[in-house]
Amino acid sequence: MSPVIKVAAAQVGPVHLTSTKEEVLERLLILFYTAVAQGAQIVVFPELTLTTFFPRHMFPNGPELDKFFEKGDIAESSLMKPLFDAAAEKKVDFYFGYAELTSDGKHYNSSFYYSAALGKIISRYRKVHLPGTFEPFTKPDAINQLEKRYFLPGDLPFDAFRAPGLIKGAVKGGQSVDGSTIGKGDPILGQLICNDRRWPEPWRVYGLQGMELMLIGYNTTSHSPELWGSRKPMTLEEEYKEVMFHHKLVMQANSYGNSCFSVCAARAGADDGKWGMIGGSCIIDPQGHIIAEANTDDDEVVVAEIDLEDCRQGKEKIFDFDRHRRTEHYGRIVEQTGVKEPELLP
Ligand code: CDT
Repeated sequence: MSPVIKVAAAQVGPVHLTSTKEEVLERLLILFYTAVAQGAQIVVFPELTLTTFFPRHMFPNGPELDKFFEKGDIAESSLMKPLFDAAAEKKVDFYFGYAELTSDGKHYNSSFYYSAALGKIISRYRKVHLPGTFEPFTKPDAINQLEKRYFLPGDLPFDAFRAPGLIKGAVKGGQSVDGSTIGKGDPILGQLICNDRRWPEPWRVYGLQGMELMLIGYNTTSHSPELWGSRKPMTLEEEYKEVMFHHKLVMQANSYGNSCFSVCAARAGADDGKWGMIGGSCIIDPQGHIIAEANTDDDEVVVAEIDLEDCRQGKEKIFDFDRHRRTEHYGRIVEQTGVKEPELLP
């Protein structure tokens, strides 16, 4: 068995307030078929793939806001049918981020993983870490990120899952094998959405399930002093570089610390010609190296072949959790949310 698979990030460039979901879907199909032509077996699409990044705008609750959401089960969506059909026909899996409005009226920033081998969605996720504010900033030209207003925090666990049909000869449950089955089964995947990637906790929860490949979609604004914090004055170009630096830093560090590959796909570029968002879609290996990355802030496919055997080095040596973790010292991670500093000195 050779656990080698080809993965792709389908970066999506500007999507405007006036763009229709049908127009976006046509672009997604082009990206999908481009990835397929390069042999991709998994295609990762961005966060909130179908629309402009609407949380930067203030909308009243109701139809004006809900038009950005997919209502009910996205597996039944007529809009999405061409993409599900393409995936089924080409036998290619995909990760997809979208705004979810449940049939009982709850709003989430969600993603799913579609398995072509099983012909259905096999894993669903709802973004846990919602950045930004509930109320818009009072400064008129501030750039908002109203995710706390528009979405509930995700209520689904960080459950890793195995995706079938990607690796020939993967060991199945109940099959008798000589020695350990670790690293010999179908690939173990995890999914996160955008801001989640900056927090080591979800990566580690997935890492503790042996996750070998993390999939992430994102929309990351390159200019928002109110949200990123007051820093030394920077040009727009310097800000872009800094935001890109932190994006790659967390992707590389968390892939290394959990000995996994990761694929992340951006909604990039200037929506409506003015709201800049970074590109930087990339594929990272378990030693933290970027092995493929986007060169533009536009529609672009990034592809790489990955050998999941490369996860074994970290998982069995420096990050062998079983031998080296010291959970007796990690209590604060789950017992405490905010910072509690030591008492002041007398
Ligand atoms: N979409 C999303 O989560 N974006 C955030 C921006 C943080 S606030 C500027 C991110 O972490 O990339």
